[in-house]
Amino acid sequence: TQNNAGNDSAAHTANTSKYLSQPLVSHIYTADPSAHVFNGRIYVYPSHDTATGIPEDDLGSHFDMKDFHVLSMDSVGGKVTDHGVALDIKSIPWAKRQLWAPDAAFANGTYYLYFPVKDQQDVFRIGVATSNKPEGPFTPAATPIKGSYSIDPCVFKDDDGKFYMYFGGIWGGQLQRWNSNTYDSAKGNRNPEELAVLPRVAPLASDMGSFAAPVKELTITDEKGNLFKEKDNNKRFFEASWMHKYNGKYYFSYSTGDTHNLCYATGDSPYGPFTYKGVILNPVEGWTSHHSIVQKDGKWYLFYHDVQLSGKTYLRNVKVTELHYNPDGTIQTITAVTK
Ligand code: FUB
Repeated sequence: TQNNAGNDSAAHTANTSKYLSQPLVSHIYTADPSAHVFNGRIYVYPSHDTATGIPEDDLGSHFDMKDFHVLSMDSVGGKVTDHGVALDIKSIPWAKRQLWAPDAAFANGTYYLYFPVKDQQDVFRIGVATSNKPEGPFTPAATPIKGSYSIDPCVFKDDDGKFYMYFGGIWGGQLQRWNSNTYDSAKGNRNPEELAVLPRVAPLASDMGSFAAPVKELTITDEKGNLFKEKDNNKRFFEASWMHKYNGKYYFSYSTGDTHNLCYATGDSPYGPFTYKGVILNPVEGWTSHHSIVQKDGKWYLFYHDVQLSGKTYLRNVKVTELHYNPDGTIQTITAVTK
């Protein structure tokens, strides 16, 4: 348990959207925070970064995570509890290495933890684990979700009770190797003039451990309806899918990876199409950016990470700050500062 009430220190000035937030916890390194409100409490499902000595490369091999811890708090700014190890890679029968960004959902009286990890062939798949408590411990299923691939699952519950999984990440996340849901290890990164790789979506079946329909691409275009090319790398999808709904609109947000923006696109259905709208969070310290958006007690919050504690791109710390909408539904861009 960690008492760290120092987040969102309100050191921002109205209208500037410059926020100075402190790490939610500092006794472990955490990243990729997926936040949910369960039973009136905020639960954060982050990656657990550790230094295992794997050298840095373009595939992200240095992100060599081995377990998950779940964090929780009554409210933003309140005491943060670390519930300890919720799932260990050793207990996942099919997993080989690199436990990356997770998400969670509640259905059927059960909490589900979704996670990407490389299988014995070094191909990223998405697994599921269950618990009767939001903080775990979680028991993994014997095999990955059939038809799943790549990284960064986000599980979204729509108002009609249906669940959808959004996922994918290019480069080290291997999404460029998947075309028409078929794997080709020889497929490299796209050239600048090629259309950018699109994120994926699939509806979850009522068992929450399988897809109810084949995986589809999620269309994201500019305001004129044009798909982005790979060279539009300050706007095109890279990784870190998140879906939320605001005033009846679907907001799909994601990271642009090598240009480090967290941006968003809106649409009228969980399957899109989505129209690019702008940047939510300007680049933070560190190479990666990954987030979640959640409402609690009438306010909207952005959970995100940077590398304030370590200065190292693979040893990150999760943070939270308030998110504001304009009257027309657009999101005010946040610049997160560390000093
Ligand atoms: O934490 C490992 C990877 O880094 C995540 O899966 C990506 O979204 C990036 O944050």
